[in-house]
Amino acid sequence: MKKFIPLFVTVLMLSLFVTPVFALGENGSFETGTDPGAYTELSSGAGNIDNWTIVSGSIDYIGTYWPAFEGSRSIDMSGTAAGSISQTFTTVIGTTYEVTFDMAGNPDGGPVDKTMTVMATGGLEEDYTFDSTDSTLAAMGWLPKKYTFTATATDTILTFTSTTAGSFGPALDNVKIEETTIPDEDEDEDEDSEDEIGRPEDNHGWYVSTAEKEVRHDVAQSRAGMPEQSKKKDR
Ligand SMILES: [Ca+2]
Repeated sequence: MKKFIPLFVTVLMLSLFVTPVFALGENGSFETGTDPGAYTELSSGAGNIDNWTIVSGSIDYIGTYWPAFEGSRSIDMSGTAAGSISQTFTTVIGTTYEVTFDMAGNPDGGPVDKTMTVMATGGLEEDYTFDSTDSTLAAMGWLPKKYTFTATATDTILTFTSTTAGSFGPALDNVKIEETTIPDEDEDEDEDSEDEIGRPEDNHGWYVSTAEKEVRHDVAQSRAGMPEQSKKKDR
């Protein structure tokens, strides 16, 4: 039986270091697209920014006008009026995704509080506010923000919408979309191998690949023949 112990230890370590995070979406930093120069105002339908659709109103595609949070380009979500942009990406129904982005505000004019909403297909619309009191063109004061949703479709549309009227809107950069959990296969009644190795009901998002499950299944069978002391851990 001794030869099974190193295998068990190895598999346990593998399980602990698997990361459940995958990057999704494209051009979240707005770095690729038609060079905006200092800035370019874009109206709905303009295809200047790769992978992004301008859904309504207008935005300013910012180049050298102010420092981006990441890279050299960002967005003023209000061009001459409140604008809206979206991107569609593939999702897994039932899986939870975390969207992170950095927000600031055009300091050239009011209102002081720059506001926008974020919404994903099937998710809740959430409001975001940036206080631009201390912002200048040289020091925008970008702040990290987060939006979470659980996918209800295989294609999800993520939409950022300015709710700031006028030409001085919320600034947006560095959008990242990451998968945070894997659907709980314990819900699949046809598959009960998880129960055999005693995986807890809530696995805290640890991702277990099919290949690993097979190994762990073998280990579970091996452990059935292990000394009493080793089996104790499963209870
Ligand atoms: Ca950028």
